[in-house]
Amino acid sequence: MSVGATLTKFLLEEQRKHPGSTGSFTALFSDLVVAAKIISREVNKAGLIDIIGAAGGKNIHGEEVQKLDELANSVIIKTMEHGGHLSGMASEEMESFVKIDGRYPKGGYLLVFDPLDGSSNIDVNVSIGTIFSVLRCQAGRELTEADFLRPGAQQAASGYILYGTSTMFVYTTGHGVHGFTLDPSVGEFLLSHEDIKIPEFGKIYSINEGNTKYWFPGTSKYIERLKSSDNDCCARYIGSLVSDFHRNLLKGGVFLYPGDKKSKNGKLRLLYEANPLAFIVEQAGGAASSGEGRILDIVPQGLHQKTPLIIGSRKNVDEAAAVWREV
Ligand code: AHM
Ligand code: MG
Repeated sequence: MSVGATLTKFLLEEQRKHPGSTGSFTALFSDLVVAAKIISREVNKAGLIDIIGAAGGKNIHGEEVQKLDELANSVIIKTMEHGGHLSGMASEEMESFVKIDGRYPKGGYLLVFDPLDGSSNIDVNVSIGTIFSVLRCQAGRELTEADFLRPGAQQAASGYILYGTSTMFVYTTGHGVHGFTLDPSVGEFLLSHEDIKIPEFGKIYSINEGNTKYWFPGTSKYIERLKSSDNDCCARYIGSLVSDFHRNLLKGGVFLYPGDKKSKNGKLRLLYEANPLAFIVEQAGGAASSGEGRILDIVPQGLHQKTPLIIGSRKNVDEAAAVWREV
């Protein structure tokens, strides 16, 4: 499809390729796009603290101001709950999952999301993002936590919205990865990156080197090896997973958040962060590993389970995982 097509048009074309499709999935995505536009607007206003008021305080109209991550969480829930496409949602911001209550019809999908990832960057005008994952479920049956605890390989779709120099919506439904850029003048996401492929190998590595003293020997050995190799590797770490991931997806490289002596499973969450991005990276020709195996094969034990993560270009990920195993 030609560059510049709207996300809605692109989704409809994709739907027509699957004749049995009910359109429910396309409608679910349309709701998600609305949530993305609202959050993008709010993120862009975040610098206007003096005018709109700081989180926890009141704005010039005397209204309570919500923290941006809580605001993003409620925007997604409110935008998605009434469409009739979902039976439930789970969010990094909430301890337990929510069921679609009796006011709205239930549907055959579950939405799992991190409403605003990169929380330490929210207040300092650095790119942040929303990450989402869509799972199928049996509509009409009582929803339990177990319905969410399925390996990432079973995701129906996943993606992220990056609030950067421009706002981008990147997703996969298992048929390649496509990226759309929000044109604020028309209020639409327009196709800008069709069928994204990550380079097989990249020079960029992204890891929080401030944690060096806590690393296990495998991580130290891998990073030392990178620095002393002839590849002229290049360190880039924003501290917002979506932003670091997106850059490496386009340019090639590897992002690592290892388990360490402080936290044996690292920091990142399997359901909200690792699985959705692992689905994207595999569809783009890359890889995602916990060091012990493929991220998408992990059977989750809990909604907020953490996992070590190596994600990016296939050759880089394979090498890092091999070094972790050697030590
Ligand atoms: P968050 O969900 O609280 O925002 O934490 C996740 C973020 C990721 O975006 C990022 O990759 C990571 O935390 C950075 O962590 P650190 O500051 O330990 O390097
Ligand atoms: Mg997060």
